Amino acid sequence: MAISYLSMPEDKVIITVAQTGALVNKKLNPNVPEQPAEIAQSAFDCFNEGAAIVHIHARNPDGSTTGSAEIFADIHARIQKKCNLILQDSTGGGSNLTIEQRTECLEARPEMASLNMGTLIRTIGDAAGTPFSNTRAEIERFVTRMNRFNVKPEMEIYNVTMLQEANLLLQKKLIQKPFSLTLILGMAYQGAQEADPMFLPTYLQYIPEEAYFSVLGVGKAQTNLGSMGMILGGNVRVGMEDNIYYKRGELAKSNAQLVARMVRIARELGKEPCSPYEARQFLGLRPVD
Ligand code: KMH
Ligand code: ZN
Repeated sequence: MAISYLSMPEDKVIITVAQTGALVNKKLNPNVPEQPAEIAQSAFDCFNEGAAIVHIHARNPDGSTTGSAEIFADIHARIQKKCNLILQDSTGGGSNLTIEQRTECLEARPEMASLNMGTLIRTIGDAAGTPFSNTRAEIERFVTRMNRFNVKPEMEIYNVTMLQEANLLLQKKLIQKPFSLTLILGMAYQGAQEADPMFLPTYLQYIPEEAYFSVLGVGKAQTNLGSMGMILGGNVRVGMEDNIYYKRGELAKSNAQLVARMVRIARELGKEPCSPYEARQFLGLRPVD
């Protein structure tokens, strides 16, 4: 198969950790970090294991999902005190947030932010049955705001048709090269591609030129799809936002435990995890001290 995407050098991989999300909490796994201090400590542990990017969700003190720039800024500052991880905020937010509230985090000046590339229907959580809305017009609003704050979008792809959306956006020159995409398989929502490994090569046939990709398998698919992504020249995202288990019947002890496993697999494949400094170079982000 001819490759048009940007393949990582065969001895390198960028590991993103998504430590906590709108759908997971301490009730599901007591080790899920929820509040700023524990998010920062867990991020530092993941950095020490080899993560280069931290994907961030924030919560109010009562545990509800928030887009508050103040809370995101607090999380950023706490992480920056400990290490130079690349900060990637979530604009996916939670079902309690409006589109505007989902972009408030950009005011906290992350380096990257997630950009969800299409609408899905929630099937789990309190808001099951409602749309997780990301219409074409909304996506363009998100991008315009990201550009205003000089934030690089991480395009989150949940099915093959969302690659058409990505290609459309790039044709409009709304995002700067090199592009960065997360290819997701196994999200529970209606409209998302299932976690069948055979969909990964299909995704790769349609991803834009000049794009790096990271593979995110949701749930028990996280380890095998991530490994496959690395073999195909990609990067990998792990973490309890998408997988609260270490293995069947055994909850993950920490996000660092999930990062450490992926680093062990990477090393067996002859790859070293990129430092945040190296990852910034690949992704065209400004260097940070
Ligand atoms: N949990 C992932 C499948 C976002 O935060 O914007 C999707 C996600 C979206 O991480
Ligand atoms: Zn997320």
